[in-house]
Amino acid sequence: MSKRVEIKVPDIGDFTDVPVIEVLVSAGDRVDAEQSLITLESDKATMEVPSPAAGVISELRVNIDDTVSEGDVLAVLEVEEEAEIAPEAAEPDEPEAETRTAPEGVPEKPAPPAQAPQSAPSAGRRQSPPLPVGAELTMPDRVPYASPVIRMFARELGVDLSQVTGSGRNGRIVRDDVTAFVKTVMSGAVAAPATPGFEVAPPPRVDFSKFGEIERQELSRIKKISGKNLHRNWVTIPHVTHDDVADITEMEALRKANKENAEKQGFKLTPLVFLIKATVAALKEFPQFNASLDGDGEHLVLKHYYHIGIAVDTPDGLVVPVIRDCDQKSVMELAKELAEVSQRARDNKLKPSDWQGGCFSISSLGGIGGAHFSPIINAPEVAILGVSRSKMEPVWDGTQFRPRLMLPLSLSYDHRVIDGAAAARFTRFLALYLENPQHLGL
Ligand code: CAO
Repeated sequence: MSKRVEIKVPDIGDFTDVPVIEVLVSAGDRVDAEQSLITLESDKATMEVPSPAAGVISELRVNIDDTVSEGDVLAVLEVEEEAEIAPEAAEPDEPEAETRTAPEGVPEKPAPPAQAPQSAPSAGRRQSPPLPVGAELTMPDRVPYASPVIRMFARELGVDLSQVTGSGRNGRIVRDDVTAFVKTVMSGAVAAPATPGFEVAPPPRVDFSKFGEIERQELSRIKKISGKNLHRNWVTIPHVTHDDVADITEMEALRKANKENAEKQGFKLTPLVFLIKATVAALKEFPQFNASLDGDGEHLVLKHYYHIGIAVDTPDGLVVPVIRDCDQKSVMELAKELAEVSQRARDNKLKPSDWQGGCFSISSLGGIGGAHFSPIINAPEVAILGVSRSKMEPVWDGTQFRPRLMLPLSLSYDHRVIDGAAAARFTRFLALYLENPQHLGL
């Protein structure tokens, strides 16, 4: 045998016509004792009406946006005869239809759970609700505005409600807002909640068509992949960029003297290959630059090979193929291989092995222009060299200014692994090496 228990709107103070803002169950649902069934919202607070006992909801008498006042029946619960019903739910005058109401009063200020409810218990009123009225009272614009059940839901998912925008009445956060937020974070469109103080506001969503004609273009596959990697590297590696300048006047003379020879063989001899040779020498001199931070964050993996990644600008975006064993190749061999690999990159014909195993990368914008820039480290490498366009400058030699061809170098390094002094020494070494081209050999 089962009993019918009417669940009524409790004493809600002076409020009438209070909107139902959440219906958390459906007719036919089996519910537990104390499970939240319906949420009401007055101008001042939200209040949940819990179930007085375990049972089945046989009738639901309200819908979202209905308005109710004290005593209105919200739902009917079928309770097993032997089931324990919260004593305050009993309605002595109506033995066949017991009444369950929530605690009295909707306080204007949040009351600590231990003190609520503050009014004396009476028939039809709960004495110790799991979520006392007002205990979870939240006011818009101060703290996240959400019902206790949504708070509990958010807690279970580890969602910080202060980051969620409410779509309900007065900006109230509803269940769909929390799930939408989780989906957005999982899709990577918004960064996961950060350590307090490091939160980043979501990017502004602007309807640009309001200001003029627009078109929407999908990012290339390369840009989608490299964008994620660049973003990760930029935000997870403490970058510092050290700028220097090398006098490549003699080196340029050497390059020009051999340029034609290279062209006859079908490739160009550009300053970049001299830089690859100089970089290998610098990596040998400063091994911590030819290293990766181990996963435990406490060890360096030092490499005894010299594979250099070269950033190549392609119509579909930036790729970084790797030239292997640069220590074992001459300037001319490197020039030939650079021409071949950068052409394959532009033709979209690189294989996965072409971009694996790099030790250190070089990004040269010298063929285009610019004075200095900050390249982003290509993890798991710990440094990258940015090269800008050389230009003739007057350089003081102690007695006079002389025209010298100066090449800007920008070294970005991972400050967890490399100190500023080491970066300055590395870059100086590079510059001196380029200034003395007899080391380079062709
Ligand atoms: N100063 C002055 N001139 C330079 C120079 C420099 N630092 N570097 C190259 N040049 C000259 C070359 O000598 C060549 O001139 P000539 O034909 O008269 O010899 C011309 O500029 C064009 O060079 P290049 O760019 O074709 O060749 P490269 O070897 O310097 O570079 C490559 C090859 C593949 C790296 C380049 O084509 C490229 O894609 N660069 C862009 C890399 C990039 O996008 N980096 C940014 C990454 S961060 O977003």
